[in-house]
Amino acid sequence: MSSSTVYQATCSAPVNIAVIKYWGKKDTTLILPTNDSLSVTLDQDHLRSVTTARADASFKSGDRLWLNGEEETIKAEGRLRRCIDEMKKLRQAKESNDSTLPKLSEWTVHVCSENNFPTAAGLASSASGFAALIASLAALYELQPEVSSSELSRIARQGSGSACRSLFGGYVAWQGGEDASGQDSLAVEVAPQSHWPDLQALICVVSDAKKGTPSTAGMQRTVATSPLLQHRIKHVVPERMTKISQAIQKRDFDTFAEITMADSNNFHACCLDTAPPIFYMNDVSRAIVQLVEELNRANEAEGKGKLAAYTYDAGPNAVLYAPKANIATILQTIRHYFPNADFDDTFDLLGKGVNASH
Ligand code: 2P0
Repeated sequence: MSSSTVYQATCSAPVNIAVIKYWGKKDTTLILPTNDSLSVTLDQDHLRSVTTARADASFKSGDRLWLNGEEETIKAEGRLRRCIDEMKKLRQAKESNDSTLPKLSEWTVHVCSENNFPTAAGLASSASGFAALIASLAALYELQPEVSSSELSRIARQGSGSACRSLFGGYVAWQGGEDASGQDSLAVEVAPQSHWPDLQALICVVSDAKKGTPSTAGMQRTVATSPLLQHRIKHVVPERMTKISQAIQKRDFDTFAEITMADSNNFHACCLDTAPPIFYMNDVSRAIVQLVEELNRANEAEGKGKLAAYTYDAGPNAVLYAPKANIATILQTIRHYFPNADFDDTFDLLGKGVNASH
């Protein structure tokens, strides 16, 4: 905070990669998912959004937002508008309890957000972006600790579903909820990063081209046309949520890997079951699947358990999870079979989720 008429806060938020995938909404305005999901939060040194929110009594022209240096329109009924309004409502409630507070809820806010990775790289920039927006407004309006991170996740969810999971570090579940108003649709911590620091993530950037079918449109086409998605929602995800949470608690990599890979494959099968079908993985993505499956088979034949788990989001890039000791072997093998592949370094998983110390 600087002078008496300018208030400013900066926060960063991480990317998360789901191991149980969110795909489908039962309410497209409130962003209520058709199933629960669970993710692992990545290290902010490599992938993060950094956002500064500034309230200034002299700002006159209405709330404004810049993303990577370009101004975005805040549409009247849009997601950005809803998120900013919800945060202002929380500030207003705080002000109504304490008349000495400046009425920041009535001031115009300017927001400036940047990613430290290419937005087009298909690496879940909307998740870290909306999480950083909510975190910076929460810091600007001094909402915490009275307002919990789960309560903030309920608002981040209305910006982009997967963003609710980026308010936490480590292992995070998005509980879809039953309530039609979305009150119980929020993220909770399953375990902090410190619980299982031996697990690492490796991202293989197969292509940094923008994806063909945006997630928001793609998932509703799946909801409207895929019988397999209905099976997934009712009979596949609930049991997997329980089992993978237990595997995380027990640091059981074999079970974690088995469920992660099965869920990625089930999600992409639902995409293929959509009319017309959606293809996110390409030939290189599939070759990496075969390579990891073969490495796991060979390792298991020696009685050593699985080497790695693969998972793919709405794009061709592979995210591999593995115990630290296996990373060198994985990198070496991938480099051998994909000598021209452009992939990033290894990532330690994140400890704290949102970070306000910039
Ligand atoms: C996930 N994905 O759980 C899944 C797996 C992609 C595949 O969340 O419409 O950008 O903004 O709520 O969060 C991508 O969807 O969609 C996504 P909206 P979002 O991470």
